Amino acid sequence: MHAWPASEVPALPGSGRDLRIHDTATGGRVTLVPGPVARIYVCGITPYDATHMGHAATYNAFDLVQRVWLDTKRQVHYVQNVTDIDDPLLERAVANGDDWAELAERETALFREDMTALRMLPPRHYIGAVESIPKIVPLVERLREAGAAYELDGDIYFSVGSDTRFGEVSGLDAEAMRLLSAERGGDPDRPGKKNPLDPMLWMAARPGEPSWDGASLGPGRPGWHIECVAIALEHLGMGFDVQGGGSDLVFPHHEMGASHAQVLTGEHPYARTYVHAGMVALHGEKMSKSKGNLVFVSALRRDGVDPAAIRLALLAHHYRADWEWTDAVLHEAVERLGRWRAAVSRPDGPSADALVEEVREALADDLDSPRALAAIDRWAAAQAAGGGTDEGAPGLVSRVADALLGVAL
Ligand code: 5CA
Ligand code: ZN
Repeated sequence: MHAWPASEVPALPGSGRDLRIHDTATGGRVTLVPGPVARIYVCGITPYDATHMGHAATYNAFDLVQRVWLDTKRQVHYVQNVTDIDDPLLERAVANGDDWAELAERETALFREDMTALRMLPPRHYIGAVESIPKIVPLVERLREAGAAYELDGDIYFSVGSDTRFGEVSGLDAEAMRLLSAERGGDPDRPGKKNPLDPMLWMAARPGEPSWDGASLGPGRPGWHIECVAIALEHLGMGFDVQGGGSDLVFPHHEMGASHAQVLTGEHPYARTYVHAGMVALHGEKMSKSKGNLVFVSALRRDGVDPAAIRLALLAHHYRADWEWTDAVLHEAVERLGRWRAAVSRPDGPSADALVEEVREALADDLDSPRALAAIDRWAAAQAAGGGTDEGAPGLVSRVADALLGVAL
């Protein structure tokens, strides 16, 4: 699949700082020191509806991670998937009388437009589940040969008991895992499973549903977790720097992904850090396609909202916080954008040399974007108060906002 066009990232004077970030697996903060090529996998959308503010907030968090790395003069190798075949996509297609493949293609195209408008850096590899099937099948076969997978009425399950490290990503107990598994695509109550938590690797073809050649597995379609593992192992390999996604993916998705990969390769870790963004809510409930309480990026854009204001609305919240989307959040972002644009449109202003370091430090400190915004707010206020004759300052502030925050002034 093709990704979307990259917006240019201006270079800044001096050099950036290593990122100290909260790692779900250890429950603490780690200093990430990637090699010259930093490697990140971020779980992509299931394209049965448009990009909502929750998705955008999660992708914003991982865009910041990359901007911090680029500022340290590293290259970034970024991979993202598209879950273009899965139960919710098929269900929505049936409900709407739509063709599932057309629905997926249409929503993925809209997602690309939204990401471009928000100045999110594109992945180097943007890969669909369907196009990955030839990579997924051999992995499932290998797991079965290794005794880590078993068959149940034609479906193939992964045995969580085959991974001695199972549970290390989420740190949850069995009961909590069981509840989340039932909530998030698992089938803990299906009779005949070795462990209720065992996730499906390959689903045998169902009547009326699309299916693909699974070689020795028989015709069917891939499970969710093995999809991301196949794509990450193909394009990043083991031990990549960050596995990212929203906090709703901690369990089962990222736990199972780590287990699949660790059993497949005999190596540890799958990812060096597991980083999770908080959930965005609307009217007191997590924004979700299944509940339908959504604010779409594309709808705001159609209403004439500047994408830079949408981006500022996301940045005003710490990525790990759960927060609520309201009109006031957007209103405040629109006002801030106006103040910043007015401040950088003047021919000179207060020196911004210290500001570069303040924004760098805020982001290196577990992506503290609210603090980064506050630093630019202070510069804009000093500018409005008429202090300073540094001719390079307005341009430098524009470059900082663009390079580190993805905000075009
Ligand atoms: N295709 C899978 C991942 S492999 C999936 O979870 N798709 S999704 O469309 O449901 O979500 C895409 C990304 O947005 C995931 O990282 C998910 O954690 C995140 N996300 C979904 N809803 C929210 C929300 N309300 N707030 C923040 N992030 C969210
Ligand atoms: Zn995923």
